[in-house]
Amino acid sequence: MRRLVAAVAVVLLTSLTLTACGGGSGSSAQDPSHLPTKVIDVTFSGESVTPNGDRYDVAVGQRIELDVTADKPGEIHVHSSPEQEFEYDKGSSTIAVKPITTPGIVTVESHTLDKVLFQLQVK
Ligand SMILES: [Cu+2]
Repeated sequence: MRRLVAAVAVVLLTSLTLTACGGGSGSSAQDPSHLPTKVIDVTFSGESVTPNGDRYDVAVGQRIELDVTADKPGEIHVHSSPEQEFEYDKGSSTIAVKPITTPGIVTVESHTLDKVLFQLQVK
């Protein structure tokens, strides 16, 4: 009987700790609007592009902006769900990617060059 009481006390303590912890991180996950916009520079030059397969961390709901510099027009695909497609012109342009609402890995590609630009690790 004494052992059962001890077990209950441990469970209570654990759930209290979890509640306190969840409250802290939960508020930032539910309100991503105060997070800084994630800005990713993308530069196309001939057949090459930077970044080239890198991975970036973003939070669920965080705003994402692509600052594109290109020597010719093209198209960028964001393989989120639903998919997002953006066309850019020669020169510099800014692309606002819709915040991603599901955790996971989202691949961003140039179909013009048939290359993976980068991946977003959404968490
Ligand atoms: Cu694609």
